Amino acid sequence: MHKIAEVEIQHDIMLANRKLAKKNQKILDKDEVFAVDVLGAIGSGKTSLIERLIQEMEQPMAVIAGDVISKFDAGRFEKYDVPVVGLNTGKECHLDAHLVEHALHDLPLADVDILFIENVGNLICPVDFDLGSHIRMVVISVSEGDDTVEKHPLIFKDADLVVINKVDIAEAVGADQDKMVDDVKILNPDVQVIKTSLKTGQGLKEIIEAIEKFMNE
Ligand SMILES: Nc1nc2c(ncn2[C@@H]2O[C@H](COP(=O)(O)OP(=O)(O)O)[C@@H](O)[C@H]2O)c(=O)[nH]1
Ligand SMILES: [Mg+2]
Repeated sequence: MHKIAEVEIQHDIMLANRKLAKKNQKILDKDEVFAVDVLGAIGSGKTSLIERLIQEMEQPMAVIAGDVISKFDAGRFEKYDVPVVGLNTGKECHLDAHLVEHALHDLPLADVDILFIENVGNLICPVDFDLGSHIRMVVISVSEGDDTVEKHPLIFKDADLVVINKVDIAEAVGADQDKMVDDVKILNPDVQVIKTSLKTGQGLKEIIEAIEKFMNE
């Protein structure tokens, strides 16, 4: 009995989140804003990648920086003179559509073409919470270990773009970067997987091209 009630509550939360995510996408589409949910492990390079994309891409951008308690990442983005909203989730390990809706109201969406939403760093909780973004970009790095993909299949099954970052240190940490690519392809055969190093700039151009392709679809 107790177990059934738990499932129903969970189901209601998911349903409510899905409805709000649809509402968010309508808000974004009204102003023709393309939103990228950036998910991935802690320290994999999500903030660094968004920083590089802000510098390299020409479209006007905005960022929502999700974090458990701090505003560090929001502070990193503010340097680039783009609109930024920091969202703290408290004890929650993921952003949800309701939090993002609040942030959307604080952004000048009419002046924005691309919105990056940096989710809370982990490969588990954000999976079930659609934010209303147009694509999900999952960023992992070789330093988490080359078994990361096998251990967290769900997030890769649902990804639109996968980035395997820090390939510059793959040898030093003993990670087989090609195995990581193959593991993603087993789970999600059609997804584009891009190997990057934000230290050398490897793969950055491919990411930009991939995002722009999605924007034009
Ligand atoms: N060697 C190397 N370090 C990187 C790379 N990308 C990010 N880092 C470093 O990894 C650390 C975590 O990066 P950050 O962007 O904060 O990760 P986040 O937690 O996913 O947002 C920082 O010290 C970055 O300088 C990379 O491609 N190669
Ligand atoms: Mg970050």
